[in-house]
Amino acid sequence: MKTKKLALYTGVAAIVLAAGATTLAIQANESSEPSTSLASAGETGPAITIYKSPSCGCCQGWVEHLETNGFETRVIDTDNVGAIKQTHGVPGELASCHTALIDDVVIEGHVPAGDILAYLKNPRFNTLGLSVPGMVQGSPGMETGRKDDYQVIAFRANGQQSVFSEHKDY
Ligand SMILES: [Cu+2]
Repeated sequence: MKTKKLALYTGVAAIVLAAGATTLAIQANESSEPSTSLASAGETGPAITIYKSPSCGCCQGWVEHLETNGFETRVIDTDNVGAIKQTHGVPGELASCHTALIDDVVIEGHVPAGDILAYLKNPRFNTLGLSVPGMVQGSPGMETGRKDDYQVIAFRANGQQSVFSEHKDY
């Protein structure tokens, strides 16, 4: 009986200590982190590797969009983005300028950070990745002043495609 009670007290003490540590960590974060997007919540976004042509300006614009949203970006300049698309199963009709990887999830083209985060929270079985085919004016990194409607397409290894999200009147 006595040892049981002691164990209980120890457990409670540990929880109180842990709670105290968490509070301290949050306070430390608040004072040192800049208050931008995900960073203010003390979260780090996903690490993403982007393959792009060295001369692609809109690709760079998209990279900056991801960074603004807390993603940890690694850019690899290549003159053969086509080979990367082929290796990772991007269907020809879904191709865009850059191709990116988050672990083995493929992100093709100007997919908004919010869609990527939503997908990563709830990945779909057998899905290779997401694409915004072509170069849609108004999509992240393609801020030209015009805002065309577009869809984010989820594609699977077996060739199936489905609409993941739609962006209209944004
Ligand atoms: Cu582009």
